[in-house]
Amino acid sequence: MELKELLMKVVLLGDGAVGKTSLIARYVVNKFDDKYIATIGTKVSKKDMQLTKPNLIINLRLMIWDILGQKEYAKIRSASLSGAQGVIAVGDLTRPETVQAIETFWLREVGSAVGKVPTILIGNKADIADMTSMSTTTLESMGQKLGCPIFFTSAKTGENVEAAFDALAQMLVENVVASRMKAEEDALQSLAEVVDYIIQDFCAQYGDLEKAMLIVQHQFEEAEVDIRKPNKDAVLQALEGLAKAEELSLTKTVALVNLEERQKLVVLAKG
Ligand code: G3D
Ligand code: MG
Repeated sequence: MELKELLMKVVLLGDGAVGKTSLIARYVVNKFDDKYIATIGTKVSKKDMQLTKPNLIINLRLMIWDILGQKEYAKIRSASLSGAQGVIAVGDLTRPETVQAIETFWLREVGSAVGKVPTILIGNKADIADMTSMSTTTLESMGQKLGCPIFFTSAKTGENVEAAFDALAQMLVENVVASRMKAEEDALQSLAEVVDYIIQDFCAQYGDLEKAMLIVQHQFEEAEVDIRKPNKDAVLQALEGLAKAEELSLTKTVALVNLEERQKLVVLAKG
């Protein structure tokens, strides 16, 4: 298991009064303040979460940026957008024009400021909206067209708020997991390098270098491994022989653990 600490910047965007600040308040402290004071400037909230992936635990700290919704404040906004790794674009389902603005205004601004980053679309105020209205279908087709997940939320009741933020967090982490897998792939060694490592490792664990080398030589001959041009099947067979020797010199368990690790290296080796 590997542990990874991640800090990621997420920005909420959308027209004024669509509910950005209320959504953050709901997600971060899980309460809705009806007497919320209008946002003046940029506020950053943080939310910690833990995500588990195969062989990987990720401690993720989201830095959630709440930006002024007034379209006039373009300079403050582009400064706040810089470095954003994820975007939540919000529209108010009771005001169709604010849903439209997600595509025609907000995501364009994101595109020119930070390029393509993981993005989700939110239709907020589901508690008072007519869910059969134009706004919902507009958002649905926008999501399909742009390839972004959509959520209908209510900052007032809390409906779907956590699901929306969590979905974005998963998207952010997927990028990290993908690049980690790529790094692992790049680290793959050629079969000759793997054989070199295994011989070295066997000798080190065996203790007596001279004797260890004799065993290696014997097992490699038995399995007909050509050291200059090894092939995987022959090497895998030689590993069985090395494991038998280790069962005697070390313990059965250690021999088995070594065998499995070496088999994996050989199977994964390039060439
Ligand atoms: P903004 O940050 O996008 O500008 P706010 O929006 O979070 O300040 O919310 C604007 C108004 O909408 C606020 O009302 C807030 O209470 C209300 N609101 C936000 N989300 C919801 C929701 O999901 N359902 C309902 N019914 N109202 C919501 P006031 O009256 O305080 O200005
Ligand atoms: Mg606000």
